[in-house]
Amino acid sequence: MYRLRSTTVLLRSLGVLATLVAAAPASALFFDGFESYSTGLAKTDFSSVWFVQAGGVDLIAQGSFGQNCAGFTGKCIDLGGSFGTGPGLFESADLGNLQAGETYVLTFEYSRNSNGNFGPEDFMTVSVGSEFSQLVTASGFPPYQTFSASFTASANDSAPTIVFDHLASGGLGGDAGILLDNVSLSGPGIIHPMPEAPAGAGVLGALLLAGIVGGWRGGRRGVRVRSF
Ligand SMILES: [Ca+2]
Repeated sequence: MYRLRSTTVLLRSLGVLATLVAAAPASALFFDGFESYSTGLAKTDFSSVWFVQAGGVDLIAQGSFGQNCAGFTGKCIDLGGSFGTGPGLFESADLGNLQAGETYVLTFEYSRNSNGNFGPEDFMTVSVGSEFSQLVTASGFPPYQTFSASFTASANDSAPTIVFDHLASGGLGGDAGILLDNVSLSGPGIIHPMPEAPAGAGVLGALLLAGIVGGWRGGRRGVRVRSF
């Protein structure tokens, strides 16, 4: 009898978990808070998850150079350039696939390096593959703001990347600009294991992530295996 009750409780628990998973919002396909990399100026090694395609970027720690990262902790990116490199063109690795007709959500947190002083504003464009592009302006020296935009893929994009293209400020450029942290792309499907588990994802997120990584490693679910 005890075993039967235990089995019943287990099945009910699994049923609740299945309901939670079914009701979960679109899962995070990609998340990076830049915590896994070592800090550095004019940094180029991001473990093949990100690539500096032009100019330079810095990976700084909370408090260094008098700057803050999101949540006043950890590490973050200064996209504005480094020691005369010019502003950075910062591109993720190939995320795998965007599916036509599906909706995706891009979020990130951004602020502005107060050591810049090259103009009242800094600008960058952010894009996801050929399906999304938007100009982002950071004025003054605000605390971190959250950027969030959704888009519906109009066509399959088999090799999308996330690109942050920092524009020269005030026509001068510089070595300090928009600060970037906690980049996330959410949507349906499974694309690639993430550099980091999303902050605050909790147990459900961990289970989803375990499923994602397990599926990727095993080549199940028809996911293409890509190497960063
Ligand atoms: Ca961070």
